[in-house]
Order: sequence, then structure tokens, then C-alpha cells
Amino acid sequence: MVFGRSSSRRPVEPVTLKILVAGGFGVGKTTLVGAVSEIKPLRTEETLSEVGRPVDNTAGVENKTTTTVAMDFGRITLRDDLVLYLFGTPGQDRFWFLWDELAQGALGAVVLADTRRLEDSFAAVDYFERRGIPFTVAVNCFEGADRFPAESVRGALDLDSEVPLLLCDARERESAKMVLVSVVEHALARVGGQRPHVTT
Ligand SMILES: Nc1nc2c(ncn2[C@@H]2O[C@H](COP(=O)(O)OP(=O)(O)OP(=O)(O)O)[C@@H](O)[C@H]2O)c(=O)[nH]1
Ligand SMILES: [Mg+2]
Repeated sequence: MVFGRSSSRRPVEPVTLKILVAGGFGVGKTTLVGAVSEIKPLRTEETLSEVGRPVDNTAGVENKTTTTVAMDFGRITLRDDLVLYLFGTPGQDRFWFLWDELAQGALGAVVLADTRRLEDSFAAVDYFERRGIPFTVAVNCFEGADRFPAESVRGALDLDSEVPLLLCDARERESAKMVLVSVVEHALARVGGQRPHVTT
């Protein structure tokens, strides 16, 4: 009698990749991780205080009552053999010291942007450019925010032509998933020399 399963039937261990979800304060990082994660996302939210009002610029996201103080964590299976671990960064400048820790081992990153406060994304774009970490820019289209053509946003952020730029709704799972697929394809192309197709 033969016990155990033949090796040909053994399920393939998925490749796991680490992706950062970054960007300025209140652009929707925690929202995006929560929208796509298939596990209950780990969050480290603290209430925005009156004392912080002068430094916490909530213009455009006036209903925002909390902010990430360490990180968000989530997971999404893009394909049976491809799992992403998502790490959302804190958005406020005073937590920048955490970014180096979070960025270790990351394959790539999403830089979320809000066209009402595009300048808040400059630091994240700079951060990944300097470290050579591939990234996709995703404009989170808040209602009431002016819509600009992708090329104008690309110009304003002074992005290289190879950096993917998408419009998204961070609250929508499919939209957020497309952003993640873009990061993975872009990052793997940088590693492998050609653009792979990550079908889901
Ligand atoms: N209308 C609209 N609201 C959004 C969208 N994405 C996020 N929000 C709201 O905007 C606010 C900011 O979202 P968060 O996900 O907390 O932003 P964050 O980037 O994680 O913020 P920090 O961690 O504080 O930097 C929340 O009140 C969300 O409900 C969006 O696409 N459209
Ligand atoms: Mg957050």
C-alpha cells in the first residue's frame, strides 16, 4: 500500500511578494488595503486629536477621524501561485522613520495620490526613486476633486515615462486590484527585463 500523495499532486507553494502602499496623509492607503485584503486587515489607527489639527491637513478629507500610526497589513491572492502581502505606510511626516523598516524586502510600491494635494505625494515618489524600488502611481479619484488627464499628473509629479500611472477608486476592490497587478507587472518587468502578464 502506498501512503502519502505523489509529488505531482502536491499543491504548488505560492510565490509571496511584499508590496508597499504609500503616499501622503489621507490619500486612502488604509482604505485600499482594506478594500482588497482577503484577511481582516491589521490596522494601527489612532484618533486625530485637536492638538494635531495644525499639522494634520485634513482638507478634502474633513470626515477623517483617525490616522495610521504604524502600518496597515493585508493579503491578497492574485493567482493560485501568487500572493501579495500588503504593507500600508503611515502618511504623516512624523512617522517617516518607519518607512525604511517597512520597505525592507519590498518588490514594489503603490504611491497613492490625491489631485487636490498632489504635492503630498512628492516625498513618496522621491523615496522610491532614490532607492530604485519600482512603483506605480495611482490617483485616488475623490468625488469633488478635479479630474486631470493622466499625462498632466505625470508631468506634475515629474515621473519617468516607464512609471505606470492609473486612476483608481481605493474603496473598490477591483479597482485597487488593478493597481496592484500594475505594480507587480512593472516590478517583475524591471527584474526580468520584459513585461509579464499577471492574469487574475
Ligand atoms: N470619497 C472618497 N473617500 C475616500 C476614498 N478613499 C478614502 N476615502 C476616505 O478618505 C479618508 C482617508 O482614508 P484613509 O484610508 O484613512 O487614508 P490614509 O492614506 O490611510 O491616511 P493616513 O494613514 O492618515 O495617512 C477616509 O475617511 C476614507 O473613508 C475615495 O476613493 N473616495
Ligand atoms: Mg492610513
